[in-house]
Amino acid sequence: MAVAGSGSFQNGRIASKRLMMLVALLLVPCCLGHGFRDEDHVEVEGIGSSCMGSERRALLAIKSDMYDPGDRFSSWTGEDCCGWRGVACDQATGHVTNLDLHYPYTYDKWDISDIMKTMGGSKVNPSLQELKHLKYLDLSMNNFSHAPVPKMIASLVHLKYLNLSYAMFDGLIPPQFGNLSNLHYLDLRGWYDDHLHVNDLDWLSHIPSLKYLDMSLVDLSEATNWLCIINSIPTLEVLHMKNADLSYVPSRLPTFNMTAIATLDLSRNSNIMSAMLRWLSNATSLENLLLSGCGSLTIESLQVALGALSNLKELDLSHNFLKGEILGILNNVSSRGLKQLDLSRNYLSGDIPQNLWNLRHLEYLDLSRNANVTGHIPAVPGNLISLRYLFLRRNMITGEIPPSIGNLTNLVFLDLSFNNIVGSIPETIGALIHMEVLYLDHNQVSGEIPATIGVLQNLHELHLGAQSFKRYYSFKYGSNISITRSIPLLKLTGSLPSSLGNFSAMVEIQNDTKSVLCIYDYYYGESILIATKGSMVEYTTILWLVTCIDLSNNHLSGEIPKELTKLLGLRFLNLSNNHLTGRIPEKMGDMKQLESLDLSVNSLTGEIPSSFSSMHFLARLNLSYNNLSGKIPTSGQLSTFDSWTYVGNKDLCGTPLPACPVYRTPPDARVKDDEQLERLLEYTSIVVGFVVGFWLFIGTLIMKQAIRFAFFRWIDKTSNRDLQNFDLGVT
Ligand SMILES: *[C@@H]1O[C@H](CO)[C@@H](O)[C@H](O)[C@H]1NC(C)=O
Ligand SMILES: *[C@@H]1O[C@H](CO)[C@@H](O)[C@H](O)[C@H]1NC(C)=O
Ligand SMILES: *[C@@H]1O[C@H](CO)[C@@H](O)[C@H](O)[C@H]1NC(C)=O
Ligand SMILES: *[C@@H]1O[C@H](CO)[C@@H](O)[C@H](O)[C@H]1NC(C)=O
Ligand SMILES: *[C@@H]1O[C@H](CO)[C@@H](O)[C@H](O)[C@H]1NC(C)=O
Ligand SMILES: *[C@@H]1O[C@H](CO)[C@@H](O)[C@H](O)[C@H]1NC(C)=O
Ligand SMILES: *[C@@H]1O[C@H](CO)[C@@H](O)[C@H](O)[C@H]1NC(C)=O
Ligand SMILES: *[C@@H]1O[C@H](CO)[C@@H](O)[C@H](O)[C@H]1NC(C)=O
Ligand SMILES: *[C@@H]1O[C@H](CO)[C@@H](O)[C@H](O)[C@H]1NC(C)=O
Ligand SMILES: *[C@@H]1O[C@H](CO)[C@@H](O)[C@H](O)[C@H]1NC(C)=O
Ligand SMILES: *[C@@H]1O[C@H](CO)[C@@H](O)[C@H](O)[C@H]1NC(C)=O
Ligand SMILES: CC(=O)N[C@H]1CO[C@H](CO)[C@@H](O)[C@@H]1O
Repeated sequence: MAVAGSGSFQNGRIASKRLMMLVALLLVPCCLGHGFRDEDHVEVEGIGSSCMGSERRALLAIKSDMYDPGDRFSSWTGEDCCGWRGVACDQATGHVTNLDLHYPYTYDKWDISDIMKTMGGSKVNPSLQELKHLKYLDLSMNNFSHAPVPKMIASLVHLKYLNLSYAMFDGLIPPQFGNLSNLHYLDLRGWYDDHLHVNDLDWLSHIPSLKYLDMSLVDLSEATNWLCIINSIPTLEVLHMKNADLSYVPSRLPTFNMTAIATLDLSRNSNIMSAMLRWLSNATSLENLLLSGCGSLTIESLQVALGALSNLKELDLSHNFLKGEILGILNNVSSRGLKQLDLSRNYLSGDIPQNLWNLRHLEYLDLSRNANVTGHIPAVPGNLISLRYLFLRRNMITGEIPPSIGNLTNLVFLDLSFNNIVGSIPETIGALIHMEVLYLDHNQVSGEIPATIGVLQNLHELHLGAQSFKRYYSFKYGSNISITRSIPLLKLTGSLPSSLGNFSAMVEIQNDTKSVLCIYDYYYGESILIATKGSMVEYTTILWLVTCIDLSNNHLSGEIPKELTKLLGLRFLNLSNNHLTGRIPEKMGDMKQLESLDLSVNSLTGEIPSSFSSMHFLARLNLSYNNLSGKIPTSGQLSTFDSWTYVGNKDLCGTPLPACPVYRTPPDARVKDDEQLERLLEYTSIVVGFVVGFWLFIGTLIMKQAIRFAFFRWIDKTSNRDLQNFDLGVT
């Protein structure tokens, strides 16, 4: 999911950048067309243009039919409608030329339908046709409640830009749209539960200067001549007809005529055949070709196309039943500038060829799930390589990870999981300083985690699970985030003893069991779910630094090291149900981001540090059942907690507990320094019966390098030691 998502997100990013440029260009010409000079500009801007009364009335009528949960139309007051948000006028004539009413939600969220559930319906008010001078109309992302696409839009003949995408219109796309002969951009992308369709596409050929067309998710099955139609629009630069039920193209293809085409997305149309690929060989201007899920392409046709398309930057041929040698494909790439190549989920075979690294500009390579891709990861020749994403998941790759992997210094995401990789993780991994996600699970990787991994400041996922561990959970909203650690069995060969299954049971979600899974969606960076025992807390702010640590219900002993308080980005900390002793670190209050802190059921002593009152986000606090003493600080958040927060500390007093006796004096507040990190590390290690490793779900972004170094050193140390004390029942 995450893997597949990343490619399209990239595309989305690129596309949206382009679109921003388009929009900027479209906004300017209103002025250019009318003898606009620089000195006029200054004046006109100062004065501001006021709009025609009739157009203002039309706009207000349009507004009255649009769903508005809040301040969407707050600027729509006063006479000067040209200054209203989303409205722009021709400076010379005063006519409204631009109307942008797209619903202002970012749409690349994980699940748009969930957002839309809360979105009330809108209608297109007939007054729209009064705005005869419109050049730019964007109604995307609204909920038009499955109403038919309004035919009257076809009368707005000056439109250059029309965007009705994701708008929950339904039914036939009116062929009258062919009257919009000035259109450059037409976005009619559907949505999953609408039934937009066409009877034919002949009307498109009346729009002579169309540059951008998106009819993805529109049912185009009736338009049997679709290829001839798009081929007759030589100005087309961008064409998206993804998942559009395109019909078979006839065996005799027209002469290739789309000389400007740069982006072509025909993914998920099962009738796209090899003949089409051969036809596309003449598309020398093509930069982005997306043919994922097209079904029956042959490697021969692909080779011909790859040989010819010398300007290709992005190629997506995933999910295509392609059969043949990887080497054959890579040999035929003629484009020097290829940046993204997705060949995942095919039947490709053979060793990963050394010439892979000849593709110097490659940033994204996905060869995962081909099952028969074999061989070693070829040695990486030098650091000229641009590769940022490398997915080799679920193949039959053998051998060790070459130390020269350290030459891939731009790598951000590396997925080698579900292969037969052996040996240890090379020290040189520390050279991959941009690395964010590393999957090595389901291999035979053994040995120590090299301490150099601590250098990877940006690493927030590290998957090292062994085969017998079922410790991965998928959630609708997010990706697995976990730093997992499997024991080096000194990693013993063969399968792991079944008693280790006890450990995997501990991490089930939604049962009242042990671990917390901290999940966030790292591509979209917006919504976060923290799953705790049985309850989910959702955060919607942008939180790259989300962290949570749950080491509750273990046998941790010793003091809470004061170094822990350096994790300033920590939001969730649960150390409850352990054997912790000593004082709560004085500086714990510095962890100002903490939203939930649970230190209950331990043997902590001393006072609650007064610094606690500066934890302004603290919404949940549990200090119950310790040996804490003294007066509960009264300021800040602390005053908001009930007595259950503090119960079971017989020497604790003050609101909300009974008042303190007057003679009480605070105990000695000195805190022992140093060696405490070792202790933290130590106490976390003694996990129920046996440390197989432990789960620490944390966004390491904020962890200070020194702490992480110590941390990983400690993991190696303690887990080895514990192992010696543990009878694995295997000889
Ligand atoms: C769209 O609006 C209608 C009301 O017109 C409402 O019943 C429906 O649930 C909304 N749909 C979505 C997906 O929000
Ligand atoms: C659009 O063109 C058709 C002919 O193709 C014509 O009959 C119609 O009146 C035009 N105008 C509109 C608004 O549909
Ligand atoms: C149309 O609107 C959608 C949603 O607002 C946006 O993602 C898309 O890029 C727009 N299309 C064009 C051609 O600008
Ligand atoms: C190719 O494009 C030209 C316009 O550039 C057009 O006149 C011609 O009909 C097109 N050919 C085909 C086969 O569509
Ligand atoms: C591709 O171009 C070549 C030469 O430019 C031409 O001979 C051939 O017919 C073209 N093929 C198609 C399918 O247009
Ligand atoms: C593809 O590469 C092979 C060598 O691997 C070569 O023999 C063949 O001619 C190439 N085909 C094309 C169409 O470039
Ligand atoms: C993949 O390899 C397996 C055995 O290694 C073999 O049985 C199978 O036919 C191969 N599949 C393809 C598509 O090459
Ligand atoms: C590539 O990696 C190898 C092995 O780690 C190393 O010896 C070599 O110096 C590296 N080359 C470059 C250019 O960094
Ligand atoms: C989590 O990991 C498991 C196992 O690797 C995988 O099946 C699942 O799809 C992952 N979930 C996400 C959201 O990536
Ligand atoms: C957790 O709950 C699921 C069903 O919701 C159940 O199948 C599973 O056995 C439970 N696990 C534990 C450890 O209780
Ligand atoms: C901390 O963990 C314990 C035991 O797993 C659990 O009962 C408690 O609810 C957790 N505290 C918070 C604040 O989630
Ligand atoms: C609590 C629990 O499930 N304990 C099991 C741990 O694993 C051993 C070996 O498989 C079992 O005998 C225990 O019952």
